[in-house]
Amino acid sequence: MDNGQNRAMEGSLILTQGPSGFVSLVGKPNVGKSTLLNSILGEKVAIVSHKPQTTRNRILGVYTSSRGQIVFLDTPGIHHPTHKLNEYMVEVALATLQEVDTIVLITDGTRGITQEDRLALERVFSLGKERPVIGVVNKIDLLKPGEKERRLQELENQGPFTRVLALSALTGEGEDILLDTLLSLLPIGPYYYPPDMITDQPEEFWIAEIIREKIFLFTHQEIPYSTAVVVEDIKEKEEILVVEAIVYVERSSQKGIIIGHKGQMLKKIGEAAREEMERFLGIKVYLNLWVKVKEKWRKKEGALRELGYRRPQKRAKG
Ligand SMILES: Nc1nc2c(ncn2[C@@H]2O[C@H](COP(=O)(O)OP(=O)(O)OP(=O)(O)O)[C@@H](O)[C@H]2O)c(=O)[nH]1
Ligand SMILES: [Mg+2]
Repeated sequence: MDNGQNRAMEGSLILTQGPSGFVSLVGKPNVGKSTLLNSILGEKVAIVSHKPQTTRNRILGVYTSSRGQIVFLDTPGIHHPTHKLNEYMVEVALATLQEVDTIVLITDGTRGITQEDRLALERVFSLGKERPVIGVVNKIDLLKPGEKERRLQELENQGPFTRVLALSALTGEGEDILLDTLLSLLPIGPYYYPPDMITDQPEEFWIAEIIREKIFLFTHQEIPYSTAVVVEDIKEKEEILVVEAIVYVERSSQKGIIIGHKGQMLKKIGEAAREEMERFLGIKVYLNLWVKVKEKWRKKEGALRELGYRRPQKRAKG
């Protein structure tokens, strides 16, 4: 390695030091944290849905430009947990507050400050103390004239923010100001990741997440929340990616719903997931989906670990 010195690669000079550091994207569920990460990176690194509590893990996304490197940590929405899976999710989100250089606290501009926002704000200012906190009013594309200013003022009144700003993660409006602000706050130092790296997620995890996203899209009530997806095997055979994945539910009645009448629901989920994988991976995909019951897995520590929900490690920085 180059100890953070500039290095020449394929004839062009690529900076490997400058403003660089870790930034956590936090807030209550459904405010647009994952949408914002994807929009900044120009890649779908995190799944997104119109339902709350979509993200369950810490998702790392690396933004590198000629001006610096920002390592974003997308997190599950902060909420009052009702069982072990939710406890795990909140723990993951809160752990990032003590690992990062700067915190971005996101709110939904169409809603105003709610009880759950207050919970997130309280945690951010107590656990993340001494770190700069940027407050974001998201979804400004949906706001009426004048509403943006009101929401910004309302957010600013909630705590000692370094700065508050408004943006739309859907249209990208205002994101450049967030990036400029973050780059101005981050310390100067060597980059943590190679400039061409976007995420550290293994392919199996990303594929399982895409399947879970389609379950969030097509199923209702408790079904998406009772579901976990594990990719068991990926093989490339004659330019086709063959994926074997298991959809876990908590009860046999849920298995029937996920499979649907004559298998229609599972087919719909599988087709949508496969099409997206093919588009992103640029290879033909054969997706084999199985549904299994793991009784009350959301309430059992051992089952959570088996399904890949492992307690956060102490430090994000390597
Ligand atoms: N109109 C509009 N919709 C947005 C914007 N940002 C996010 N959304 C929508 O808000 C919903 C939630 O987005 P996510 O990115 O999944 O939100 P999240 O904060 O990651 O949610 P959790 O993972 O559940 O905590 C989705 O339907 C997005 O399309 C925005 O700027 N404008
Ligand atoms: Mg999310």
